[in-house]
Amino acid sequence: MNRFSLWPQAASEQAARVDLLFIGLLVISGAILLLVAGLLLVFCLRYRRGSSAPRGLLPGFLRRDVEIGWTTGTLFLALFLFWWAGATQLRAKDPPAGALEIHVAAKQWMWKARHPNGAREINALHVPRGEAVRLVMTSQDVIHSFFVPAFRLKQDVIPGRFTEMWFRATEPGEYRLFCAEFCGTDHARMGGTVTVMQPEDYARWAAAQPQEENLAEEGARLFTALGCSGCHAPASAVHAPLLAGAYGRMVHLADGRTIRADEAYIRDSILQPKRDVVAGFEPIMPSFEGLVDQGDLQRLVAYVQSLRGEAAR
Ligand code: HEC
Ligand SMILES: [Cu+2]
Repeated sequence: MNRFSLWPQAASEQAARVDLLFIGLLVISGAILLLVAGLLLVFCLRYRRGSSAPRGLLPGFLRRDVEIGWTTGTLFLALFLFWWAGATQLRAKDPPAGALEIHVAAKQWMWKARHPNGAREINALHVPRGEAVRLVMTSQDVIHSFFVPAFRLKQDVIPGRFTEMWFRATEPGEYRLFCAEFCGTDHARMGGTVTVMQPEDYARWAAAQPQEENLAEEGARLFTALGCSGCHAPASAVHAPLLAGAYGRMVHLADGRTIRADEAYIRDSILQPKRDVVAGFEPIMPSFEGLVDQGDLQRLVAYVQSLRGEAAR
């Protein structure tokens, strides 16, 4: 869009809400400005030197009730604005159930996206119109910030953490994507295009993308990236169980129980390692609660499952 316009394009539900908030704030502060400036002018004229306006004490109710009135009035106005703005912002953090989950990884200097069916793209993001899309984002190096002005959405993307935001795009079209956190030499060029498509076009697009690595292969990379292999690799100096063949076997726990190492057990081992401690090992494994999201858990579990075939030693 080359047409000059003071108002940025609005292409999501959130954009409509933010714009409404902006207009609301503008109108309210404009009205207050006019009121104060108007009164100022009136008083300047009325009480100018030499005018005969009365200058004695005001009647009591004016001194007290009006004071109380405008103080509480502005207090509630400020609280209302706080609630309005806060609710608008918080909405972007709270996705509806069943939102399409797209993983975004930022690195110097590109945005990488991964769709639920495995389709990948770089510096581009295709999304269906009218559907809730949830972005689960992390950075592979420094802090970046995912910014789509037409959606009125901006969220920092932080190494070692997952941040989220969601939106529902309303207008098919192409919109600019920026990095809004200075992240090094090519920060200014770290961006791309968000393409909003009709749902059926999106489905066709996603199906046509080359399928890449499966979950287990990704899990294997996470296993190294998260430091699991530092303890669990055969060559590790740390006394930790080898995970080859771990899936499906019966595990003796330190407290005497025996349980089957199913998917839930592996998930729990990662999130709450102190709960089921394997007999013969120290409970030194840190919890990965908050460090891995649901997708990563799936990948890690898929990886441990894939080790089934390898002989346990
Ligand atoms: C600091 C070393 C350490 C790190 C890092 C670590 N673990 Fe562990 N892990 C252990 C030890 C020790 C045990 C056995 C004691 C226990 O159950 O807590 C264990 C147990 C497990 C078990 C149960 C094994 C069995 O034989 O039943 C699984 C599954 C597991 N870890 C997966 C992982 C994954 C996945 C990661 C990375 C996200 C990870 N671990 C990171 C030390 C570690
Ligand atoms: Cu950046």
